[in-house]
Amino acid sequence: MKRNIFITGASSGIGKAIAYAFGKNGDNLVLCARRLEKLEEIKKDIESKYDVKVDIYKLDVTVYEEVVSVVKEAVNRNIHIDVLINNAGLALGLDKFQDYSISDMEIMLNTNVKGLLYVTREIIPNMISQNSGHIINIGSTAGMYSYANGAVYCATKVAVRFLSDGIRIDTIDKNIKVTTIQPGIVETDFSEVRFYGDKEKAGNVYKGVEALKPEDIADIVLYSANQPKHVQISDITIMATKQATGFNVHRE
Ligand code: NDP
Ligand code: 8X3
Repeated sequence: MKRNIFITGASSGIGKAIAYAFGKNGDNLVLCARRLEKLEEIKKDIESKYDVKVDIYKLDVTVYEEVVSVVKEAVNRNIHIDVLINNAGLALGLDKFQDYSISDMEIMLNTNVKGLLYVTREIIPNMISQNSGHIINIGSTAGMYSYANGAVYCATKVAVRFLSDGIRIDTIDKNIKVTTIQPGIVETDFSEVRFYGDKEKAGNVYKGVEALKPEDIADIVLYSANQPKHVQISDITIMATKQATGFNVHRE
């Protein structure tokens, strides 16, 4: 039987690459993001390439009522979610804590932490009742090494790791796996979002260094999800070759 893979933030970057990797692997997909038009293109393309079913939902993970209604609809359509990939996330701004706007802080917390809580809390009862499931949370090296001007984003990614660890403990008597994937520098729209659409500033982040590609992360997520039933990968950290800690990148 084909697995059902539920991916948040599937309209771009790492989430989109994860969708293609699982589609190619023959899994059915439930893709969510706020930009439905992007998901429509991805659905069309994946279904034309691979023999899988792709369901798409417009979902803002920060709105609890939307999360409840999307999960309810998926469950009503008899979709048992085998793998949940909590990928939706963002950084806004790169500033000293004392100069940060409260609004940017709140959007990061609401998306990266509360969004992950809402989606997981709604999907996990189904996994518990079926006594099977895999939750894969996209953390970051930012959750291992704090860096200047990124205190709040880094804190949200520590929270991702600790939520994974806590949920793993609370579901220890079930056949439920919990994995944290912690990427380093990956070239996506992440920096453009962080710098409010400033392409030049965003481009500088990836100048002089060969960053990871979203597909590199997707391969590792798929690897984690394809382990035998008795094997649980708790966490994997992936950096670019010319990267040491989170913001310690060697540029030529
Ligand atoms: P992108 O900006 O390319 O993708 C972010 C995705 O998150 C988009 O699909 C976006 O969809 C979605 N998203 C953002 N806010 C919301 C929301 N409120 N509700 C639903 N979906 C939302 O960046 P990445 O692919 O790089 O980021 C994906 C994840 O990887 C994030 O959690 C990020 O923190 C993490 N990460 C990224 C790294 C990097 O260097 N790029 C390194 C380590 C971790 P839409 O706008 O359509 O809603
Ligand atoms: C995204 C990578 O190093 O910009 O999590 O924080 S970094």
